[in-house]
Amino acid sequence: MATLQQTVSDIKSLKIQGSQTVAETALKAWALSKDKKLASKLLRDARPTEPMLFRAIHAVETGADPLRLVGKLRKDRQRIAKIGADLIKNDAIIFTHCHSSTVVEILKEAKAQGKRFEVHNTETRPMFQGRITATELAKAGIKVCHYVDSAAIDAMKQADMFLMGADWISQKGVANKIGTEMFAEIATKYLKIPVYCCSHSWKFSSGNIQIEQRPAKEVWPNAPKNVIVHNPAFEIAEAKHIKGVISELGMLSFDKFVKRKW
Ligand code: RUB
Repeated sequence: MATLQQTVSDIKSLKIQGSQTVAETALKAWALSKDKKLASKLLRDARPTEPMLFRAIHAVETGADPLRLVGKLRKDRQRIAKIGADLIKNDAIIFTHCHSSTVVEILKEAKAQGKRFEVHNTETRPMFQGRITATELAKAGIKVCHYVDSAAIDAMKQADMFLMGADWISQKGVANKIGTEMFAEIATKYLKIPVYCCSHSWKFSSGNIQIEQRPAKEVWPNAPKNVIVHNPAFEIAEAKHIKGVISELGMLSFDKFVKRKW
């Protein structure tokens, strides 16, 4: 298992990415570390806009066994995969953006159940996490068509649904990879296709969602002087765009999901 320093650095650089994988890897690093207080702080600070990471750290600080917790989170993800796979019909086209391990598990489960479908996905500039999705799906034998981000409308035109991941769910909506809000709006307003948020419930955190701003050099390493590069990692898909939240708690309307007793 990686050291604490290595894990923190890999989370910051996005070598380890995706909310659930960040939380699971942090738990493993926490398990190995001697100074638990320091480990908690460094891991929280590695990606401070991830409620699932915060909940995982809080759970082990208050007595949960880190490795058993990793096992539980994985089981929960398998449950989410089964619930999500039920929504996928034969011959469907599914649109997704970025790389969500939860969405990928759903698609792999649908494939394992023998369903025929294809996936359209976007490359996700500037860090190209869409390539991870495309690679994993292709390896699982799922037909995948890959598009540049600005071809998203093309990618969505024939799609039957948009499956999105989540980093932070609050009453206002769902923060996920930059581009998600635009695609969710196009999906619901113009193409009339449903958008489902696929997420462990631990990504819920009430209050103001913080949006991570990442280094400009990820977008343009040697940008000319006086060019100001903005690089927000996430944006908020408004609640009104989300037909349902698929979590280990089942498939719930957004309203029901956020209004449950947390
Ligand atoms: C990843 C991303 C994913 C969510 C959910 O962004 O936006 O959709 O984190 O992932 P980044 P998962 O690459 O910046 O971490 O379903 O695996 O928790």
